[in-house]
Amino acid sequence: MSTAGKAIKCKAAVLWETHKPFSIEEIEVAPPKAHEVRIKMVATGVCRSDDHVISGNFVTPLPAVLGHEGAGIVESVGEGVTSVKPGDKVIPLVSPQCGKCKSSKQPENNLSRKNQYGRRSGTMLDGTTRFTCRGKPIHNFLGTSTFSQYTVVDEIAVAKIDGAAPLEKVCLIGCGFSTGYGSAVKVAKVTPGSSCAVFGLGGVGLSVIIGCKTAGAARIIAVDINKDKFAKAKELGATECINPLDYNKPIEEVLQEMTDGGVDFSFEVIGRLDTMMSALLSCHAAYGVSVIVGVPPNAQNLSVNPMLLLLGRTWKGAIFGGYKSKDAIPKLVADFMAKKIPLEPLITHVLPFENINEAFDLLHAGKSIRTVLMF
Ligand code: CND
Ligand code: ZN
Repeated sequence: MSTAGKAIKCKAAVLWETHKPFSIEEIEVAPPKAHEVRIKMVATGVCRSDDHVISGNFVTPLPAVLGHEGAGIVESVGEGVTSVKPGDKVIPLVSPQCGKCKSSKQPENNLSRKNQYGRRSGTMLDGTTRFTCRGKPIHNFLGTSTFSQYTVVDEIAVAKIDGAAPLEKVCLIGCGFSTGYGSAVKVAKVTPGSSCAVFGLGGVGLSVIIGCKTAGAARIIAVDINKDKFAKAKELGATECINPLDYNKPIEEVLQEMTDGGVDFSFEVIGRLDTMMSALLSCHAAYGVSVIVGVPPNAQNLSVNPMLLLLGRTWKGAIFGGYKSKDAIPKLVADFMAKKIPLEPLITHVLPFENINEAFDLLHAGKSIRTVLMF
């Protein structure tokens, strides 16, 4: 029996408040309105940005259904939807591509005016939510909310992908892989023969390493306080691995000494102010490029001596690897299908969706790279 046009009752992981585990609840998912798409989720990765909400570092309205790195199959579409149809395999877009606003039209920019990073309304574009639980409206998260058996997204926040793609793997293209890889090849534009330093070896940082290697970097220095991450970093292209805890001087000094004044490209892929500063200082004062990928703690600032930039350094950042999502995701999936990019090494655990709290325990313990939850 078709579910189109009807509310669907299903399971979702609801975060009622910060610093608490998820609660698996029965929720009601309303049908998609005009220009919206309802998706049956098949798989979702767990990213540190979801955890930043739990810890209060990333503020978004609660209660909410989190999750932003998923893949699924279109169940039904609202009026006027033309880019996807029921049965299509899709990836929800954490950074939507409206194609109409000033920044969407700018060729090098990927941040649509309709993005959720600035607004953080926790709603669909029309200001309402499609989730209800125990009679209460539940917010969505970054326009995606993949920690639910069914979700509803705006049409500008979904991309159709190859019908043969394995959703339990390509879900990583929904955030972690693309964010890291794009930060290297598209945002920093790493050059052949260059030197790179990557701070933080989670799923996103390791994807930066894959990007640096693809771009032909000669030295890729991986930095992490968890040495258990080093073997995988080397497998994916790191040429050296260093642990700041092994030195009695700042890690930026170590990197400057290792590279005769600093690396060409550095990446902060942790989400801490001190490591953002270390990454900046570890790139060359005259021509280094440092990219902020990690999401900084809410409402905290860095104080910076402008001399650090006056000599020629570039400091930049980007959401979702700078990619225009609706255009880029089908191509990245095609690259995965053509075996041009690896995703399997990033997936260390696969769990049933109901075990979501275990996936976050593994992340906190530094034991997982990516856990994929299966519905
Ligand atoms: P994950 O937590 O898996 O990895 C972070 C790594 O940093 C771990 O290996 C830690 O051991 C390491 N680490 C922690 N503290 C330090 C330290 N002081 N010095 C060195 N290493 C340290 O995180 P992830 O890979 O899922 O995400 C990384 C960041 O990227 C995080 O802040 C997340 O919110 C952000 C992000 C950004 C975007 C974007 O669009 N820009 C998208 N998704 C995630
Ligand atoms: Zn993410």
